[in-house]
Amino acid sequence: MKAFFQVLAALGVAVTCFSVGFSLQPSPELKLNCKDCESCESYKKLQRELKTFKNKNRKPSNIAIKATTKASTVHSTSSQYNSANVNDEDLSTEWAAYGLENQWIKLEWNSPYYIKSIKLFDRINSVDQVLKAKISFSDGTDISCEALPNGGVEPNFIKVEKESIDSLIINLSKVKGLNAGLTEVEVYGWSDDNH
Ligand SMILES: [Ca+2]
Repeated sequence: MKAFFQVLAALGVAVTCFSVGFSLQPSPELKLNCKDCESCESYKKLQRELKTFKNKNRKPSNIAIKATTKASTVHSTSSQYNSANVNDEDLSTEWAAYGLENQWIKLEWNSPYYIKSIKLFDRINSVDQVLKAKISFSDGTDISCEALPNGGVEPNFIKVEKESIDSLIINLSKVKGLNAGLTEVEVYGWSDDNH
């Protein structure tokens, strides 16, 4: 049965759930045609399977560029080091904090996203370096990552599978130097429409 619905989804054919069975409609949308559907376990399972199948075939893009940013501190009042530099797709601009451990930067979106991976680039100089960081997601979970390659040329790549995320906070829990920060944050995923 699972394979059958996967084939239907691949063909862009919608499945409509009736209390007495299933029928097909020439629409890419999944539609509810009976008032019992929302509490029907079979239908919920079908929705989950369709979503999993669609997610397997989606190509993630850098959604960090759609986020607004906020930082705990900034190295100076000039825009040279402000938080917006971490998602401008420019490896020559950077956020630098003012202080030691536990400075943080937050990325926030207007709508939820499915997240597959994150890349963190250290600051450009070799004096300041992030030695350990913790990423906290809006669903209450978090993940730790080890030292970023010094100098910001290569990123630390973090693989995740997170649904319905509308913000994340990167806390620099262990650093070297007085003004650690990040050159760039790349977050790969897609809009999580729950279909
Ligand atoms: Ca940048």
